[in-house]
Amino acid sequence: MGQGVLRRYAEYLPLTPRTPMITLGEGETPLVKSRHLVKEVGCDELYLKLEGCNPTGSFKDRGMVVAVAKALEAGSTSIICASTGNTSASAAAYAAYCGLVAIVLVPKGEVAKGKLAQAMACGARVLTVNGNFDEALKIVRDLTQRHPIYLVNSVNPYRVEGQKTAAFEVVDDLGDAPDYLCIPVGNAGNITAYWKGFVEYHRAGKAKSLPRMMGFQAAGAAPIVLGAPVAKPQTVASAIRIGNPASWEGALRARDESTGLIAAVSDEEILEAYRLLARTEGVFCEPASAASVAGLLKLARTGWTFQGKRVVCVITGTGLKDPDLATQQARGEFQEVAADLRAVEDVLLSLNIGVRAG
Ligand code: AN7
Repeated sequence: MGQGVLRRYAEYLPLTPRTPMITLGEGETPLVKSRHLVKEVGCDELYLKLEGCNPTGSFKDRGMVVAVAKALEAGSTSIICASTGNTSASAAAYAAYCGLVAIVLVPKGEVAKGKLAQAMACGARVLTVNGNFDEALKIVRDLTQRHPIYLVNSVNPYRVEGQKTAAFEVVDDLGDAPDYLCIPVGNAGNITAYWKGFVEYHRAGKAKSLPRMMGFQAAGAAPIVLGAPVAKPQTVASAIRIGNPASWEGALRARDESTGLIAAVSDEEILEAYRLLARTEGVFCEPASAASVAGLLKLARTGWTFQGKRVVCVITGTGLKDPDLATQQARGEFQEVAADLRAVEDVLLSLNIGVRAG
């Protein structure tokens, strides 16, 4: 049984004796060794940190468990967030588990189906806002100034505290920090959290080195790369369709202190990585998650050398979140067949897998 993020990393978290040690089994996610993409990148070892294996299917659960525990500790009875989908799914689940009311604001028509389904199933009050994520976040920030509703977006520092535990796990698994950590960047809470985690573990003597932080934004939603907010962010990766990241400063600090970079990847590059991950590694993730691998591949193809290096890509969410995109990307790759042995044999004949005409 997983002990959960609060128990496992208690000594690194801002807990008190009154913090309830809740868990839905978040954390302890697999670090899977790449067998194919590693060759394409030309590095020594490539690992995929499968954050889609968290209870609600994304990394958000690490931070949410800490934020919700602190909400309970403070005596709050309701929590609220703006979200491109995963934060709302996570908030809804932990609220249900803890008997809290969850209110989630999501940009209308821009959230992947699986995420909306999760939030509704867990009983959240789902408000679809006629605007984008940045506008929704502004509203909930203002709201929580005026009303006793607990804010669980990553501007809440407890979210970042919880999310930093993913960096601890990477070091615990590898015995040290990797040379490079590749990660998608949306609101920039996660890159901020990973860097905090690596730095704290390094200070505690748990890691000998620090990684270079390589953040990737979608080209149509790349305010940090451009150096200015994007009013109408656009990308197929709806999770990172964010034009004015709340943790902008944290992302710059992670980039600069680690001598890393934050770069943009196109939707085509994201979708290529999305398909490659599924077809060559068996890792079915959501498009935003593929941005980390898309960025790494892009660097490798444009002259960066990763020879002798150990690289980790954070795969932030599961592909089941966005079934529409998955089926659209795989168009034509199933075929109907009669419920008949010969009919199936006929189909297999054409596949060149050793089935012969009888
Ligand atoms: C799968 O759920 O912002 O840079 O509201 O769902 O920490 O924002 C989601 C972000 C990457 C970007 N991958 O992380 C939300 C939300 C996935 C995500 C990100 C998100 P941040």
